[in-house]
Amino acid sequence: MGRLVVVSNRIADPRKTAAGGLAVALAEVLNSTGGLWFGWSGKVVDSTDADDVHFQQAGPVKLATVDLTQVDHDDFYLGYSNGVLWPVFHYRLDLADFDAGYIAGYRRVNQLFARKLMPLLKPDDIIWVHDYHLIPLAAELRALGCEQRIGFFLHIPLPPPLLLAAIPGHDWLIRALFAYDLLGFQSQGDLDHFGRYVETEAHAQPVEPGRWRAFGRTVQAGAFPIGIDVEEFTQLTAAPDAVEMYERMKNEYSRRKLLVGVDRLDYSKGLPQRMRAFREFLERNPELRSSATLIQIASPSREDVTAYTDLLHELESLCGSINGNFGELDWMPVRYIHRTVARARLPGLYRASRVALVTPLRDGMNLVAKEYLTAQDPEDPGVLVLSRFAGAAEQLKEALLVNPYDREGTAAAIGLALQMPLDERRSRHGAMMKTIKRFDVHWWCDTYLEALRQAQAEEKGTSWLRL
Ligand code: ADQ
Repeated sequence: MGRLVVVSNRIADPRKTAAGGLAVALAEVLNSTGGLWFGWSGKVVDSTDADDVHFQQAGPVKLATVDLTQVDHDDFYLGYSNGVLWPVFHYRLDLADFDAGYIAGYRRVNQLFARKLMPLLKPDDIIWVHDYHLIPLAAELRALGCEQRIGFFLHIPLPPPLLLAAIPGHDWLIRALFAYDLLGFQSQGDLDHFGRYVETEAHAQPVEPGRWRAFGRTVQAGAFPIGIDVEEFTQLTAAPDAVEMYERMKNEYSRRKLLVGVDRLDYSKGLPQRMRAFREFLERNPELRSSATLIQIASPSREDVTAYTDLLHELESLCGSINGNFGELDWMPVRYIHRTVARARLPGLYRASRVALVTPLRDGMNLVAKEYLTAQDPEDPGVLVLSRFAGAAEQLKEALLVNPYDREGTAAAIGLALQMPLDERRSRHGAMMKTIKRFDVHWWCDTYLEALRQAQAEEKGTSWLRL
């Protein structure tokens, strides 16, 4: 097998526990091939210093990073990736800022990545590019003569064709996807959107299921729902940090059932809607009021984007008013914590919570749902309330599925979850754990890479490119 080269906007040192399941899983494959992981260093520097590639050895894995200049960071990262693609791909046209300058910066950084990566490549490398920051990377690499096999995985949702078509330059963006040999999406729904887009907007010909021809190229695409490292997370649950967290929470809340939400503070996660649904639940169930506490962890994220500061204020004021209206001297209904919880402690918090509220308005997958279930005691498991608009809902059908826009419906599901009898909790949990174990992160990695290796070789040359 050729060497694996992973490219993503941010990279993680896979030897550190904070890195998370995805980094650990990628590292495992990278380790076995002596692979290379290439991405942005996270540093913004003066333009004169921005040209170097920094190397670091993490066991058998080589990490290579480049810095970005302030203007590249603003246009590529804040402007186009997180100001255009993130909102539109999460169905939020209203939040997209289509400033024309951003797309040039997006292309410039993708060209920089291609230019810096190209000399590091070996002829039989297999290249796996991750996420919306790097859609045109394969096309830029091909323009420099790269003929290696290149795959792409989109971690976030792909919206329906008419939403995609609202992006100025959407045709350029989707055309760039045809430079890959394999496209991976999180769900069947996303894959359907891709098929419909390319057939209606790009007049692509379906060659066979999951294969389309357009712009003189054929591309293969499939749904590869990402999973977690179940074994690693189970070990983390039994380790001292998580056990200590579990015991502390159990003692502190011995008279109450806990509900938990763990998210990045992002408008796609539906946090204000979740708070309003919880308030509705408290209003409608006075008898259950002081028996339930919601702990909401919202880790800081992209705070230099305006939509995020607005969200921060909205959430703070909602939590304040719920506590003001319903709190008692010895009970606050919501504990809102605007901080990241150490990964090693998270399983303890999950296990101590009777209910998890995972109610994004849109989410590519949502790994918190899978982590929460994995951390449960199978003999006395908690209940997952899951948005039907998370990619995870295609797999976790035994969750209490809700429409997060429906406040009353979500409030009713919270009530059901808190009162669900043990045998029903067990059977739902058991069924979902079967799926989570079968489609874990190793399955995801192996299945994707096997499909990339099998993807039919494409015609050489770049005459079709015209990006
Ligand atoms: P994210 O939007 O970051 O990821 P998610 O899958 O929920 O969303 O979480 C990723 C990881 O971050 C999980 O391991 C989780 O435990 C951790 N995490 C989230 N909030 C945290 C907090 N407050 N404190 C500590 N840890 C926290 C994107 C897509 C998702 C997709 C993933 C992976 O948006 O839809 O599931 O990539 O493909």
